Amino acid sequence: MESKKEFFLECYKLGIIKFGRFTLKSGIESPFYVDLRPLASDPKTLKKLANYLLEMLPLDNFDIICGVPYAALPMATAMSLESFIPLIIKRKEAKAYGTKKLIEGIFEKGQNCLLVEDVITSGKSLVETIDEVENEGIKVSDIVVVLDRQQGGKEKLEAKGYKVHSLFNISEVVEILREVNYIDEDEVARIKDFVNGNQVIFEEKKRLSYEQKLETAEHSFAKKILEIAIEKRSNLIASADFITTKELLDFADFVGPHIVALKTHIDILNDFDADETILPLKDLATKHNFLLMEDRKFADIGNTQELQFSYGTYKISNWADLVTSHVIGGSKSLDCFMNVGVVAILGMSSKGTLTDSHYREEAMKVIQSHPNIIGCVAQNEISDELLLFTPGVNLGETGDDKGQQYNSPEHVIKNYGTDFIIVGRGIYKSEEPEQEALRYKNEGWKAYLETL
Ligand code: 5BU
Repeated sequence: MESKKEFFLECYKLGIIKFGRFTLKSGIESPFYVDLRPLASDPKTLKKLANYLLEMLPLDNFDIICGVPYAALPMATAMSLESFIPLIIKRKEAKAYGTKKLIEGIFEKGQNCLLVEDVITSGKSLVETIDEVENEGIKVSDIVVVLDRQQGGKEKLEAKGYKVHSLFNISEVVEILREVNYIDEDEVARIKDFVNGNQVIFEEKKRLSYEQKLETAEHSFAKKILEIAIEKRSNLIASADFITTKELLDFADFVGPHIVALKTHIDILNDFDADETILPLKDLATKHNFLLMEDRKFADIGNTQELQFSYGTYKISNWADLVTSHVIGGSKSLDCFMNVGVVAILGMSSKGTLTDSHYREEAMKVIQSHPNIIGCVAQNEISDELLLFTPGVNLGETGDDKGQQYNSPEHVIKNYGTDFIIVGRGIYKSEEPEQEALRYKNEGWKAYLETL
């Protein structure tokens, strides 16, 4: 069997813990948020989880097994299937009709029941469940939980004489995530603070205004995009991921009034033609005053990048105002990008990206020292001298089935200090792209004003 650490990382990849700033049911602000429900959607992981939980327990002690509704129900069911200990089901509310039973299934008074819970925080909901189960004449001696948030729940129940077995606690989980660079030292410190009972002070991030950034901006394209933002009261970049020129141009015309830049993947067009695609696109950019950002994500040696930038079918250097580039080829590889603003890829939005904190630290050294770079694509805060572009922004979805992960405009602008949000499907897949662009523009601008 894999190690507990490997198993945790497998669970983590299902999105069970999020870091940032969250308001809990109690009103307390927490630096992390746990939701184990995704585990039930991955049968292999759920089965393994059931076995990990069972391994910790004196199984001979239990006649029946019961999950605290609802999140722990699939876990309890899986444990029952793996151990052949019969399952009972506790309702959240007693049925209003018929039997009015609170506990369903076959059991006898005096039987000993193992309680299963997903996450233990203060222990309040567990205490309620225990009372209800015990009221039916069932005995409870042991509780098994997947994750202990270390906020007193375990101690509270142990003080009442129950044995609490937990598979993971938040401190060890944070340690595992730090080891693999999924979270940085700041986050670790904040979580430790929180676990130690201190109220976490989330710095109210004050940002520089676009006007202030404009005063110190040196690169002509950094100045341009900031000027457009101020003039249009917009921080929205629309990603136009179309495969036909007609769709691309129609879209650019619709959303043009609301955006600071149109981001393209020019190589996905089926019918690219310099005259039919680029000339009208440039006209639209002039008409609506937006920049053209080609999301080419260069990632080669300098000589090849130079060729890719200026030659071939797309001749990007002829028309793009901004281009994205990895910095993986080292500083010299970026020298070729003349007369264009480079937006360097520091961190990606997709699940499992290799742009961990170690990579980002090294990449930042290249980025800060290169004059062609005006900013970064990233999912975290960066220094004020650079512009921050954040994709993975969507108001309706949390991700797609190909690894994309989304946040709201407000989340990225307030938590990362994002200067420009990049929105693709959130706009171009909607019924009314123009209205939707306006909605993202307004959300983005409102969040920006609120952080000033
Ligand atoms: P979406 O439809 O909003 O998911 O599109 C996002 C766009 O941003 C898409 O063109 C991606 O290629 C691009 N992108 C991204 O999503 N995440 C990243 O980390 C980088 C680019 Br870099």
